[in-house]
Amino acid sequence: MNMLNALHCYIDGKFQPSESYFDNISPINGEKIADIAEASPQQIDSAVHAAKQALKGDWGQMSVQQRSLLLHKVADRIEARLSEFIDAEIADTGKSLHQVETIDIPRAAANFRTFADLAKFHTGETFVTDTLSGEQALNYSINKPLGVVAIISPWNLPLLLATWKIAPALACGNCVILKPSEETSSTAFLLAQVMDEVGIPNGVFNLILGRGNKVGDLLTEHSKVDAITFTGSSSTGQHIMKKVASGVKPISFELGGKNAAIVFQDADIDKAVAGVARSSFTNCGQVCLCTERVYVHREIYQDFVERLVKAAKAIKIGYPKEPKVLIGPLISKQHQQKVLSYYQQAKKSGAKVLTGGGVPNFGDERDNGCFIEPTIITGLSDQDPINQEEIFGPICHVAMFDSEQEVISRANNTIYGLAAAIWTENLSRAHRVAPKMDVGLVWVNTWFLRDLRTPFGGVKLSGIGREGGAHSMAFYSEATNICINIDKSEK
Ligand code: 6OD
Repeated sequence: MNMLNALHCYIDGKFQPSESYFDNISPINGEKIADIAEASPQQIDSAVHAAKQALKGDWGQMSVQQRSLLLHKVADRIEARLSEFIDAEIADTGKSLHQVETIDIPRAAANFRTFADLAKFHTGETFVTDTLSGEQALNYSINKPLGVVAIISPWNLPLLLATWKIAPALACGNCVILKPSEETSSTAFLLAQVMDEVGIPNGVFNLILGRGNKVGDLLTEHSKVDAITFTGSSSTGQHIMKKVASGVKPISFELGGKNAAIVFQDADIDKAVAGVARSSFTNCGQVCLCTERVYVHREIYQDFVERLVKAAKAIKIGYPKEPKVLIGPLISKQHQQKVLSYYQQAKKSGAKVLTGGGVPNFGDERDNGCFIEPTIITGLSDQDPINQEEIFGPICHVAMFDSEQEVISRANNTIYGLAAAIWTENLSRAHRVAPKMDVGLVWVNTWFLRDLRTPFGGVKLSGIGREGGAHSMAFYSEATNICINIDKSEK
């Protein structure tokens, strides 16, 4: 495996040493794998100033076509260095090769291509306005960049989610400062190399490394940062919102979820079992879209639960590159302890554990890692904290329901509103139920099927705004209206 031994900040087109570094720890065996820079307040300040300056330089003068061409080169270069990106993502997260090569890294390249292309079609609006005096005015809007965008990205889909923001921000002509999670800085570091290699002008892309709130606060509170985009927990979103309130900066947040899957009596049960197993356990349950609450109609409940347990037991956990391994460890010891404490709490509250509930025993170095068992439980009320709080691990609670109305109201009974998955072969039911879900994303007979042009985001504590396609382009642009009065007569 290719190791990146020391990860540095990338500021104004240069990799810079920092005064202090912290350890990058492997979630597979708890061993140190690299040193990661802790950006100083001066480094953060110089990144923001470099970005501000770059807006006035070549980048600010570039045509949309030229920017688009450069972003395509970024995508090409990610693909040219595919195996390095794969190894770096695996080293930081321990996730399976299967996932990294089918989801994480290809999506990063797709993000750049999609927004590079969309930028060419990102136009303003025009209106011809009839005035009271019988004259006319022509209104047209132009899209300007917001300026310097701070991007704070999470550890669960590190490169995928960072580039989901970097690509549209750059496509719209902004300069960016990326602050990846301290758990997963490696692919962000490789991306900085790629930006350098393809000739993204100095200061347009800056990478600030460091730990959580400390570095994040300095960045988001900086008076010269013009907008903030964040994916992560709802509590961090609330924290950032308070910090930036006085600056009244545009924010885009994709936050937590407590997503429901609803399996109706008319579902294709094989597909539903496979789908719910995937939505509950992909990435070891560490996707904001993952299902943690499953509602199954009484008529098929017993059969469905037995099959879901069988599917969960068949999931192979292990080393990322071992054949047939689907899931790896959780991201860190701290997160493992958090998820385990939910497992224990569930047992104390009287949950029946149908499978899992603990830590697998490998009898080797992996016992020092952050592995955990896929877990299925039943028997808790909808109000139990296990059914209300986001756990972000490979666990789902299965409950029984009797009617459509009942299950809609139970599924919606949460402070979150990100995603829902509905399993039914009845077309009318699908169309009747989907719009009634209080979420930003509904999947029917599938889960996490993505088209990057569609609106993506949540309601309630799950976020603010939408990303994807025209929605991202709108967020990263400042629409400016120009109104021209047209005199009626020739003077
Ligand atoms: O697929 C995407 O574009 C996306 N934003 C996924 C988010 C997953 C959150 O963990």
